[in-house]
Amino acid sequence: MARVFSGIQPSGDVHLGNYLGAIRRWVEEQPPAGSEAALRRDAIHCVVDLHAMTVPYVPAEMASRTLALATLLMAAGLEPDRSLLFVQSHVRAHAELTWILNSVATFGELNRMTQFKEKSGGQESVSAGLFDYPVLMAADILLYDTDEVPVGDDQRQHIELARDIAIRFNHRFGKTFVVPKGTYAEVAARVMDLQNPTRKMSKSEESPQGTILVLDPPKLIEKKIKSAVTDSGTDVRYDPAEKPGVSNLLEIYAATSGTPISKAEIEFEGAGYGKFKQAVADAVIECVRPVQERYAALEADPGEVDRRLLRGAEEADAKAEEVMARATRAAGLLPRPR
Ligand code: ATP
Ligand code: LTN
Repeated sequence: MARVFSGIQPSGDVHLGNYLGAIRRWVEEQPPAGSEAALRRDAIHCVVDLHAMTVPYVPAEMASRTLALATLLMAAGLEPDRSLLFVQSHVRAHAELTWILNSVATFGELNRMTQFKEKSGGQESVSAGLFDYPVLMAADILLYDTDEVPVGDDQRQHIELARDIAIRFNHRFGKTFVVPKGTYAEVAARVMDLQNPTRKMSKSEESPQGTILVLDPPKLIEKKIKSAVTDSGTDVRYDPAEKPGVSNLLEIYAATSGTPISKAEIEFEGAGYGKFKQAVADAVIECVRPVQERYAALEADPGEVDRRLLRGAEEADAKAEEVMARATRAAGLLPRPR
């Protein structure tokens, strides 16, 4: 099996885009318990709190958000004997390798990142960390000899950059890093905002009505889907350019019900938007129900999450130290005398 690594920011509440585009795939792709791959810890998942610091945030909320996100990932089905789960800031090597890679990444390539342009646009003060965000992400990935990075479509450019950095480092200093590749969902790789279906559903944009949270109560999910923006027509047809709202709901329906989009179009032919939206709401509610139930159980036993994160940090630390030693040696730094 390929070594898989992925990360998610504790920057807000987990929404349906995060779940369908990323988390659910992480869960599905875990190796079976007891297998060689599981023992090697070939599935690694990280709550990337250092990334979440690159934009303004409330310090008093960071720790609880981090813990809540780890709890949600466990509730979604990342199991202790099948994957490694840890918090980025618990493993020092992430920040250290970032510094080394900062001398390999160029200003020009970071300046071309569209996420930086989007997140920095219109801000009064933009942190250097936000600019450097993709290098920290490259460090996350390269520290674990990662082969594959399952992410949503919005991360393509960052993954390409991580590849370029690995290739350049290897070329300049000798073979050190595995060159990773991104893997993307087939449906729902980019879930759009329900109120503004030309913009991706996002944790940090203020759009409560347009964002379905995985932990939203069923009634609220139903309400949000029923008030989703569609168009003045009546046909349920997949056409992202002409009908972005309906197409987004079709993607969500397909991903949560398991019905292919083409079949769904037939299923809802002549049904009208009201009936269609009800079916989408029902499918979403069923899809998140088990996660909500397990979340409630884990919340009642925070010790379990703590133990998992402690073990995760120790295991990740050991792996990262090996790669770090390789990287500092290759880059020519003096090894610390022992
Ligand atoms: P932010 O809005 O703060 O940038 P985010 O909602 O994009 O946050 P991240 O923590 O950056 O969430 O991403 C976690 C994972 O979810 C990533 O793999 C990302 O590609 C994926 N993802 C995020 N938004 C969507 C979306 N709308 N559709 C599909 N996948 C998504
Ligand atoms: N930038 C990513 C989150 C992230 C990540 C990673 C994803 C940080 N480090 C390493 C995969 C691998 C995002 O999803 N917005």
